[in-house]
Amino acid sequence: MTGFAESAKRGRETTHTPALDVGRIRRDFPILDQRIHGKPLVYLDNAATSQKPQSVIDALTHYYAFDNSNVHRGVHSLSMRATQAYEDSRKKTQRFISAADPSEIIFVRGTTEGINLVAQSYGRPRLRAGDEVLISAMEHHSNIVPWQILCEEIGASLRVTPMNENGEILIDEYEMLLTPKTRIVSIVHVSNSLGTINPIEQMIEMAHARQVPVVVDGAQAAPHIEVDVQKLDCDFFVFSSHKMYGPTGIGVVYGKRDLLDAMPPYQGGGDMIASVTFEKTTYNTLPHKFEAGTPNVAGVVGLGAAIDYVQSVGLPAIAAHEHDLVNYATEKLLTIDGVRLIGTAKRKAGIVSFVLEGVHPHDVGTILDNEGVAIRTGHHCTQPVMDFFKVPATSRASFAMYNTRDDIDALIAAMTKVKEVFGNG
Ligand code: C6P
Repeated sequence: MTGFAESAKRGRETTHTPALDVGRIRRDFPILDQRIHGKPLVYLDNAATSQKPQSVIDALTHYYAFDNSNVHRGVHSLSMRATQAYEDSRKKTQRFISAADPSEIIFVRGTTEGINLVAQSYGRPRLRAGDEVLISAMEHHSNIVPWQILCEEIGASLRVTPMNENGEILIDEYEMLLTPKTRIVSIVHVSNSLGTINPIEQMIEMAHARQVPVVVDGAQAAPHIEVDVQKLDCDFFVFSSHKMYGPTGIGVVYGKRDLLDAMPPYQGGGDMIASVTFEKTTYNTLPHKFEAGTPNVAGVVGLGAAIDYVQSVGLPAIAAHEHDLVNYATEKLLTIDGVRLIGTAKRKAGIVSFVLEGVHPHDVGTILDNEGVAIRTGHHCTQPVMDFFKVPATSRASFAMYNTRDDIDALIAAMTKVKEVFGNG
C-alpha cells in the first residue's frame, strides 16, 4: 500500500465525516441541479474551476443592474458606489489571507497574470546573468514559463527541486539548491496534478535564512486551506478567484508592501499614474500603481462575494470535509483493478489523480461524461509531472465543499463502465 493509501485508511479510521451541511450548500449552487446525458451531474473538476454560489451570481447581477460604473474616476454616485464596492472587496481579500494592509492586494486577471507580474516587475530588475531562479518539479506551466522567459532573456538559470515517487518535494535537495546564486524561489503551495500540499512554511524559512525571497503559487491552496501570508512570511502569494467560487478573469497578487513599493509598474496606462507629461510620468501609490486601465470591477465584486461565502461556511470545515473526500476516493479507487494513483503524498488537498491500465485518460473522461461525471483528463498544464511519472496524461477528480461521498460512488460506478467498455471489467 502506498504512503497516502495507508494514511488515507488511517485517516478514515480516526476522522468522522465533518459537520458540513452539504445538502444546504448544494442548494446554493444552481448549476449542480442538472442532468448530463440523462444522469445527475457529478462535478469533480473543481481544480480547473469551481462552480459559483447564487450569492456570487447575485452580486454580479446586482453590480451590473445598479452600480455599474468606472472606478476611481467619477465624482458621480454610481462611480463612487462602484469604487466603494471594489475597494471593499480589496479589504475582504486582505482579511481573507491576513495581509497587513489592503494596499498589498493587487487585482490581476488570475494566477497566470500574477506570476508574470512578479517575474517581470520583481524578477527582471534584480536578475543578472548567472543568477538562479528555483522552482520545483511539480509546478504548473504558469510557474515555469514566466521564469523561463525571464531567465532566457537575462542569461540566468532555472533550477528545479526534484520530488520523490509519492510526489513530495525532496527538502534536502531543495536546501542544496539554495545557493548564493539563488535570487528567487517560486513554489506551488498545493500541486494541481498531484494534490500534494508542500511544506512551504519550512521552504520559506530556509530561503529567508539565505535572504532569498519566495513567491507562492496559491491557486490550489486558497480554496482549500486557510492562508495567513504574514504567518507564512511569503514575499508574494498569488491566486485565482475562479477556483474559489468566484468569477473568472480575476485574481490576486499579494506582495509585501516594501517590495511592491520598490517595484516598477507592470503595465502603463490609466489609473496607475500620479501625473503624466510627455517628458516624465510619476506613478500612483499602491495598489493602483499595478492596476493599469479599467479593471474587472464586476469580477472583484464577485470575488468579494465568494470570500463572504467561503467564510460563512468556514475554511477549516471545508478542509476537513475535502480531506475526507480525498481519503474516501483514494480508498475506493484502489479497489479497482488496474488503477494507479499518481500523487500519493502524505499531505494532500482536494485532488486525486490516477491512470487506468490500458485505457487512455481521455477515453476515461469521455465515458465518465456519458455517466454524468465531470473530471479533467490531460497533463493539467504540468507536462514535467507527466514526464516524471512516465504517463502521457492522468484522470483527475478534484473536490469542492459541495461534493459528497455519493459523488465519489458515482465516479467509481462510472469507472466500472469504463472497464466494461474496454473489456477488462
Ligand atoms: N490550473 C487546472 O485544471 P489561472 O489559469 O491563471 O487561473 O491559474 C493557473 C494555475 C496556476 N497554478 C496552479 C497550481 C494551477 O492549478 C493553475 C490552474 C487549472 O489545474 C487549469 S490548467
